[in-house]
Amino acid sequence: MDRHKSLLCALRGEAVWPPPIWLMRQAGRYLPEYRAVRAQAGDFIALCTTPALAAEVTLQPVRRFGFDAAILFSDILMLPWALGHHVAYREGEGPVLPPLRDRAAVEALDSTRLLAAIEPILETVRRAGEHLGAEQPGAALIGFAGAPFTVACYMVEGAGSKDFAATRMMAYRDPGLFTQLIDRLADATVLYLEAQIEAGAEAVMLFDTWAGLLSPIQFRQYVIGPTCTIVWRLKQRFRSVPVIGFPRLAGQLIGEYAAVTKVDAVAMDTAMDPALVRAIVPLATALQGNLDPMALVAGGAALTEEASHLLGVVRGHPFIFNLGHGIVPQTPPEHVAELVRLVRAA
Ligand code: 1CP
Repeated sequence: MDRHKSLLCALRGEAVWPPPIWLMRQAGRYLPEYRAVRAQAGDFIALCTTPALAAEVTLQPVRRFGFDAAILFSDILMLPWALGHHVAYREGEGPVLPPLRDRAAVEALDSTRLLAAIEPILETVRRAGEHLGAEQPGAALIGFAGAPFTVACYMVEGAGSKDFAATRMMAYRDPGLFTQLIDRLADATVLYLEAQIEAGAEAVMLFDTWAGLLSPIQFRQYVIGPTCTIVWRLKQRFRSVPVIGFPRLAGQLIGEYAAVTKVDAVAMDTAMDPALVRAIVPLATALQGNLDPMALVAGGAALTEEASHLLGVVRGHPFIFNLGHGIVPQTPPEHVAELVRLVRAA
């Protein structure tokens, strides 16, 4: 099934060569065609909830660069938004939410409205899937969600942060409340990802951007625990749909994360040594990553050297070429085209 989609083959454990490539945040402000649609949509939530526009920006980078995957254009905070928690995106500031600090706020999260609220996002998945099938039949469609801990970070803090101190304090001072929040988010994430798969997502990714802020004890509790629940429940219904986990800055705990959660692939952050990760994750776990997004901005010899080194280290292992974190807005699109050429010539 889907033998012609190299991303799905790699996720099922095949050492496809040259490896499939896509980039985290591949739709975004570095692309002039994205900026044009973004201006047309007005605010960011309007863009995420207008299927014609969201499907269009999902496809733009695949059309321009011939990537092996498209990722649903949405945001990790559309889940709390769909649960009735207020979310706004301010220009240049990122997301702003009312800080969630008590039991009443956790209990107010309303999963009965989830499916109705995410309907425009599911329609985006359907449309993007149809267009991909017609225009780019070798590219797979990836659905995604934020992992519960990372989503909780933004909800408790009320905005982005370098250290998410209020969130981590809540986890220590009121573990009962924090666990209740994580459990609710994990339940909602299962419903959200199941609906994306039913709408046509062929693989799903869990973004745990802030996982590396936690102590090992809390990493097991709030990252590995809920990820296990989500993967297990998804596999009960969709045994063959692969799950990619991104426990950013997890360090050596990425081995335990991969073994215990049974994700099909781990996405490595920029600091990880793929040779080491290869040795500490189960043999069948595919690797994804992890070119430094700054090497892509730099281009030239630096880009060639970093990309070639990475390709040399992962050869022979199931691998998906990607960045170690999202592409940054100052990235020249020509450097992305050059990277795709380098990878395809590997
Ligand atoms: O002005 C704009 O156009 C908004 C910028 C933007 C974009 C393009 C935001 C706000 N979200 C997105 C899209 C997005 N976010 C995708 C789309 C698919 C893709 O092309 O990859 C995805 C997968 C995300 C995921 C996301 N959002 C994460 C996890 C991955 C990561 O980069 O760490 C996180 C942490 C967010 C929160 C968020 N949303 C937006 C911003 C600016 C941020 C980061 C805020 C911060 O710095 O803490």
